[in-house]
Amino acid sequence: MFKNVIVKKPGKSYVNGLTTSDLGEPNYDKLLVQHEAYIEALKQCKVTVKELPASEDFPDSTFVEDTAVLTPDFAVITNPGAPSRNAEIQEMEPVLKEFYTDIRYIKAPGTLDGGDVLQIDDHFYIGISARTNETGATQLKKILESRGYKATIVPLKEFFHLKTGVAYLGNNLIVAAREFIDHPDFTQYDKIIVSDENEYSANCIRVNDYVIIPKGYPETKKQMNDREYQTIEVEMTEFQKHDGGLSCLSLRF
Ligand code: CIR
Repeated sequence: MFKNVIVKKPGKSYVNGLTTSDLGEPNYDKLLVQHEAYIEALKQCKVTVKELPASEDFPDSTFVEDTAVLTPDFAVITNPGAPSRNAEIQEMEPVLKEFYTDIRYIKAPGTLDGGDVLQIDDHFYIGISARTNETGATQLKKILESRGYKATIVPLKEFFHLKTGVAYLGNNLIVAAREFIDHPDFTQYDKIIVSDENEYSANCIRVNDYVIIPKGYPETKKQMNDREYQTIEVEMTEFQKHDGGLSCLSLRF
């Protein structure tokens, strides 16, 4: 069960953030409406939502997930791999200190984005990507193993972040797209397989009694509902334009 969630309002500078997509320029008003709806969806999942104010200095800082990896008893502050995003951790550190006394750090030359870290029960999967390097992944693995968790490092082939293509819904069930469908590290899990056209919906989040999924993916929703998961759909178009998925917008713990 998650009790708390941290989110950060997108600033006007969001439109100047990083992107590899060709989906066009985000509409700021629509972005704010979508962010509000995301917060409402979280509240429906019965978590307490801490809403941080926008930070114009960091256009991508609404994607708070990349700044930390959280467990019930300790937090790890990451060292985000994109230079324009790295100092976002300085704004997140005092917030995490309100919740945690035990805080560890990923240190240079290690880099790590929280979007590359997926927790499946007591096992963490850590992607190596354009943002997370082997040194950062190994640092996190050691921290987690020293606290009794298992950790596996997964070099990515196609996806931007690990969680862009795989999510965990509980009960040994993962949602997998593309390179994760037949990936040797995930053979032990049951799978909802997402087709290439629907790959954006592989990034979804189970929060207590619900799975929050992006709107517009009825096949993925049906597969979840058929397995008796209750879903909440939220519009994500303006975040998708800047490579952001549902998980990126929150830290859940
Ligand atoms: C970036 O390039 O860093 C942002 N525009 C998107 C970050 C998405 N975060 C995530 O997948 N965890």
